[in-house]
Amino acid sequence: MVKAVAVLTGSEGVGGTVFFAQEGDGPTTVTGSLSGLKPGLHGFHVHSLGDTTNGCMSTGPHFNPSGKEHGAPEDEHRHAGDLGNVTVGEDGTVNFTIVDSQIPLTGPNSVVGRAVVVHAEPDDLGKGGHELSKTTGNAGGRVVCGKLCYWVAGLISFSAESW
Ligand SMILES: [Cu+2]
Ligand SMILES: [Zn+2]
Repeated sequence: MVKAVAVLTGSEGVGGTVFFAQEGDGPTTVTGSLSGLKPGLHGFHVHSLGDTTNGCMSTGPHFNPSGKEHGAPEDEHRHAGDLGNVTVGEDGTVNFTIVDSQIPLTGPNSVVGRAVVVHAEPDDLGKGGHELSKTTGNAGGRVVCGKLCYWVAGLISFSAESW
């Protein structure tokens, strides 16, 4: 089992944590909790770069190792980083689980070291007819993001017990 975590930070109290886990060559399970967002759908992606020196703007475009157009998670033609939308409740929080086969945690197309990004608006999944639909899903600004890092879960419980 390979695990990774991204701690997402943004302005105005928006934040959250997203965990990734992959067993062997199987699909990757993404489990997240976010808060401080406006209710409704928000585009959710893996972007190419883990660089947050200029906030979420420096994380580059959607991770797209196969050179495809933007799409929905279930589409054959999509960016690897296209994970669709998360649905935020009236209280501004969301807890979600996504299982996806195009975001491995090892190998040449690993998403570790890249950025997890949540957008201000819904991702139209490439079908909105907007000039940005086929590149970004027209999902608006980048509200909150974090670099995905390898996570050794056992180390945390070990430290806690030692103290
Ligand atoms: Cu994005
Ligand atoms: Zn995309």
